[in-house]
Amino acid sequence: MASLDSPSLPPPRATAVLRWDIFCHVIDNYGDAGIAWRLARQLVAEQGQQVQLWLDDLPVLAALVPGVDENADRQCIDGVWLRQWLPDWQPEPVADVVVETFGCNIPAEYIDAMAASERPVLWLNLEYLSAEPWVEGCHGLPSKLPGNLQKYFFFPGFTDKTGGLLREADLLAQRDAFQGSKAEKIACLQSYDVRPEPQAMLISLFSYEVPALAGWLDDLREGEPVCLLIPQGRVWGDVERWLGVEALAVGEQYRRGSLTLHALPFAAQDDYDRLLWCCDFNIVRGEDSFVRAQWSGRPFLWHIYRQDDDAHRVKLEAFLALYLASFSETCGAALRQFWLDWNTGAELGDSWRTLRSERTGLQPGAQRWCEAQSQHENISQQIVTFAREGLIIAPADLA
Ligand code: TRH
Repeated sequence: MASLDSPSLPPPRATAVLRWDIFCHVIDNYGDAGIAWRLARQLVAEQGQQVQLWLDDLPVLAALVPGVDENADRQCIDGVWLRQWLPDWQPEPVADVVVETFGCNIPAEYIDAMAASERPVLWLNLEYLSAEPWVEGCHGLPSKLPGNLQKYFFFPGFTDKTGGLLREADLLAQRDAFQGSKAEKIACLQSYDVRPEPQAMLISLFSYEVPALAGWLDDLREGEPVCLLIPQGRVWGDVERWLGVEALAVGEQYRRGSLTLHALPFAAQDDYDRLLWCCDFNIVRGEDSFVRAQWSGRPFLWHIYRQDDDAHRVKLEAFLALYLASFSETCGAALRQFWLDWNTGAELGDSWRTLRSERTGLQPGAQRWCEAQSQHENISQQIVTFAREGLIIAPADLA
């Protein structure tokens, strides 16, 4: 990253409606599209902005959002103009704010048009989420580019000095209403044909491949009743091997000792939230489900996205350093060990049993963390403020 003096920003201009172009390149899985979509939807619904989302893999978004037509060049969903980002870029008017998600390369022709624009254009890169301390120092910094163009780094994060987290304004109220209603929970579970024994611990499992999963499932088979809900995805292969079945099918259920497993469909994003709200413990991954698990107010395990140079280990530790402060020492130590074992492919039995012995402290700790995080402004609020402030700075002011 080039760098950079942090300019002192003038006060925001009036509450103008800005036009936004958000670009998203799907690298793999669902997180890139899921995050770009949430941001776009919140900018429209909660900030009254005009948003186009340019996506180069509509089928991925179609898996998350009902009603998306995988082939349409242009469609409006929940007020967001969804555009196919095709390799052959056709000239388009430049927006007021241009967001490239996760360093995706926006089309060269579009950058030329930004450089030639007579109106000011603000160019932001929305970065990956990390709890590492350096993020605070880099959030909001400009990067110098040739010519008049300027790009700013917008970092999500967990402290006041970062851009915050994606959270819909009414999310926690909706969650509270849901979690306060036994009927809602039963209806949600029944929609997947799940009818757990009353005393069973409910766990959702959405992770990458897990080498030691078989040992953990062996353990669950022997212990107190557990109902394991497994949306279709990459972990299914490990589950199939353990069950000794060739291929799981959505809707199937298996009983092994005190463990009941349910092969769930991959749900729409909003339905997946409710599934997380139902469970006593959630296993999540990547970036977006990781954040949603935090908003569920329930304890969870994060299967972090692997990076070649082991950078994910640093990210994991950085998050644990913040998160575990909401738990008692013994509870935090138990969580930490289970997270580390899961993420390093170690055997899971011992750390799981220790974690279960700490279970009375898990839920209050998860709630404390969620409550504290909800005090920060969310990304859509912060990015709009940032854009309004940025747009009245002339490039010369930044020299
Ligand atoms: O799918 P992920 O692993 O996605 C990403 C990408 O791999 C990306 O390249 C990487 O940079 C990033 O992780 C860190 O995990 P994530 O981020 O949790 O995204 C999953 C999305 O799928 C999230 O929006 C929730 C959604 N989802 C549903 O909508 N329904 C479901 O049933 C499930 C299980 C998930």
